[in-house]
Amino acid sequence: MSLFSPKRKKIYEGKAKVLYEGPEPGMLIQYFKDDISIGSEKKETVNGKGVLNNAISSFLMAKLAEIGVPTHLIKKLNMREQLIAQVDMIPIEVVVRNVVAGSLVKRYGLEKGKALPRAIVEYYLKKDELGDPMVSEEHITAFGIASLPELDEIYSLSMRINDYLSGMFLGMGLRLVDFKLEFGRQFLSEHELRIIVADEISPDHCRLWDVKTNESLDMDVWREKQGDIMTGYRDIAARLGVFPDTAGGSDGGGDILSMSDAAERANTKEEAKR
Ligand code: AIR
Ligand code: ASP
Repeated sequence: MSLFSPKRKKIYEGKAKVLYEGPEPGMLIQYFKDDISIGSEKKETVNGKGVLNNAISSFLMAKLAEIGVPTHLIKKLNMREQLIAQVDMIPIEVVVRNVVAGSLVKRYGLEKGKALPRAIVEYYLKKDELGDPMVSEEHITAFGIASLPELDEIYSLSMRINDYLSGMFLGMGLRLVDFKLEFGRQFLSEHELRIIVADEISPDHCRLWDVKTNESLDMDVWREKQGDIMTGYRDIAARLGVFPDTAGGSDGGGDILSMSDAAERANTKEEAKR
């Protein structure tokens, strides 16, 4: 099957992304939508968000690969799509926290903005209808969601990712307050598998604050109705140096971001030829 078949098969549609059949077995195409939501409620469309998340997530995953953290990213194909490795997703959301915010404030009454004495790793079951309940290692292993060795690997990868990304963002004047990761099992052969980072690492799933002003540049801007979410996302992309075409603009990249699917597919075709 051609990568660009207009009738390529949709494998899965999530809230913010769509997965299509890839050009070869073991590969998928991950498409970033503009949809934004909290759990299963408050759904909106933010023009151009998917383009920025694709750029940011591709960049961050490529950086992780450089330090030896395996991810599902094979390559960024175009504005909204990545070629990724197909994995068996582990239905757990892994949250790493460095600073008190969000549900840590709500659940434990802690003061927002306080740096934690050590990073905390939490696990949540991916089940929207139950509001993604928090689970312990014991739940995860007893329910047969992942084995203890797999959880150990997930924990150590999460800590490494946190150390690396925290340092990288700090160098750009951003504080990585917390973030969410998802992992999958990649089969290397019939009997050999490894745990790799999947899904996306983007401001939809991170809290990033400006070091000097403590201003949020992430999805909280939308969650808390603080203003235009794209301003922060563009700022993050600009600091990472991944999206110069729209980084300076105030119009969200206008025409590039509303590029039609057909044009995008043509674009993919061009890029793939190189
Ligand atoms: N997160 C968790 N589930 C979905 C998302 N996006 C991310 C949030 C935040 C971190 O996990 O974006 O960066 C912790 O979220 P909370 O709400 O538990 O404080
Ligand atoms: N990114 C997920 C999706 O595409 C949503 C989530 O992380 O909650 O459905």
